[in-house]
Amino acid sequence: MVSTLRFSMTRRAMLLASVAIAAGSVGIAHADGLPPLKPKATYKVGFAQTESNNPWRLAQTASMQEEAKKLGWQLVYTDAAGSAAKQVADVNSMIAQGVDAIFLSPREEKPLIPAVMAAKKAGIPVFLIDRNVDATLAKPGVDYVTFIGSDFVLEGKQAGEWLVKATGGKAIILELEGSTGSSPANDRKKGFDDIIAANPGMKIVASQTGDFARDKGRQVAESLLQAHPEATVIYAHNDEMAIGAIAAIEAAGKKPGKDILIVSIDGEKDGLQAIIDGKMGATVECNPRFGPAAYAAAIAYSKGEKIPPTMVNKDNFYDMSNAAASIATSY
Ligand code: GZL
Repeated sequence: MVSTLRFSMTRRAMLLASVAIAAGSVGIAHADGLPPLKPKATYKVGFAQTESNNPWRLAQTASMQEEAKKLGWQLVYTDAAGSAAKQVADVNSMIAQGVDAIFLSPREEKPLIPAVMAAKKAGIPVFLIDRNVDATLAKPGVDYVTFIGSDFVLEGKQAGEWLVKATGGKAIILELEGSTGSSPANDRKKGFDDIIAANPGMKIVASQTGDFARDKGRQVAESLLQAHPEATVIYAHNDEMAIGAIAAIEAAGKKPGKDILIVSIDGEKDGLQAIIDGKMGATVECNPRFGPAAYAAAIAYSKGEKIPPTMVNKDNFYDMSNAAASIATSY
């Protein structure tokens, strides 16, 4: 019995090996069922963008387009105009077009799961860039290749730590949240709120979404300032909303940077200018230039290299000490 078992095991091992070698010519077979990306001179890839409503998103799109052009790859680009449902449809259209790989910035953590699974089922590898999906519903290295982006919890933490120092641990805070359900909004909130909770002299008295948009941020800041005239700080999940809040503070006859301190995230040009002008205290960079890292990950994957489940971008930190020196290379 043992000998028979050993013999059949050997045959099975040989069969598996031959499948793996065969797969090698069409891309590395992945035991965990991840679709391969076969080695080719150039690719036809999809980039499903969430929207183009601010400089961060425009810079990300430009980077993906410029790098694809440099590589001679064909890029199928879609813009979901802020609709997760349209972004799902956009990914499905890329699947129908038979792209070799899909780069996706999921607008929100849950609605894009079906699109990620549909691509996997169709044998098309997905690389999540910038935003993530709900980790309890889809796994890197199993359902998609990897997540490339910033550590949003750390960004929120850095903003909170700066604020503790800048206020001596005393602040009444209004929080402007990013797009509801998005991983940057969820995680920037977690990182920041945990720091504030550890400082008894600091309190978040209101927290509301401004959808990462400048004018929505202004409107929400206006209403929160009216409801909380005692506020001394505004924490915005991105510079666009911070700049909207500056307009709201000035419309209320107050001085941004004096009466109300502002801390934010992204590091866009207008945000750095607001720091230079003394209207904003600090911003944590969130680098939007994904093209090189995204396509390098795909090429490494096609060669069968081990791709880590997450690839974290390095973010700088900008305040009055370095904003002027950094604005020229900002976006
Ligand atoms: C963060 C990115 C966010 C930016 C916003 O990676 O998803 O979306 O912080 C953008 O400016 O709208």
